[in-house]
Amino acid sequence: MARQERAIRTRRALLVAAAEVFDEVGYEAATISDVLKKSGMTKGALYFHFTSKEELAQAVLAAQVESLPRVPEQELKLQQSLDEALLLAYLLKRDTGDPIVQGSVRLTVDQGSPKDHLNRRVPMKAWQDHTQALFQEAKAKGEVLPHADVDSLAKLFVGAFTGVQVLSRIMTGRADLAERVADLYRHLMPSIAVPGVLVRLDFTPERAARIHREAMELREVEAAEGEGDLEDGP
Ligand code: XVR
Repeated sequence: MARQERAIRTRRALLVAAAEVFDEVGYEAATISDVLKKSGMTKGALYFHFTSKEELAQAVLAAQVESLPRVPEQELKLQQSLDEALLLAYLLKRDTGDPIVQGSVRLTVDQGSPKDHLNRRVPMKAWQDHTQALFQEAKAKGEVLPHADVDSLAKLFVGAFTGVQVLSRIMTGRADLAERVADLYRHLMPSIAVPGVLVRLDFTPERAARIHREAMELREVEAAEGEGDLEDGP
């Protein structure tokens, strides 16, 4: 394996282990030695990539939005937004989940202390921008009511998702998160989508498992193509 690729894998393994530790015990209680134990990496390897617990946590926060695999393209961009929300709900579930997404979301919503110096705005800003861009695309395609302000809507959706996520975690350990997210969209979409689009949206929470499967397949295909590119490269 090329040295560079090995370094990328090591960094990734450290990031996953750190996210798992943060998810289990929170930022304050987590230690570098927990991360070493979980990852099986050496201290030297860890400090080559990250100089402190704070830097590890900030890297986990930065990886949050990128860790959401792409959902299959939909003709309706508002459906694609719902699909992304359902996929995120699925990745946050305990057994089917993604450790980076889970650990990173805990770091984001845990209030922490001002002294921890973690910048929790990084993932939230990325979600706002991403959601706004998708809503903007929907608007350009005529899916959105003309008076709707996509900037404030994006903030509303990110905030509302976070709210139902926190409630669902407390009440059911996130077992009902896909349902809560589907409900959220069912109730907000009528004030956003034009009537002809509204009737075509599929709000069933069972969609989450299918979108997850398709997104994972898509990711594997793209990864295989990426490797092919390297092998065939100059
Ligand atoms: O922006 C998001 C979507 O576009 C749906 C609205 C999800 C925002 C998730 C924010 C994240 C941080 C804390 O979730 C939390 O609970 C995909």
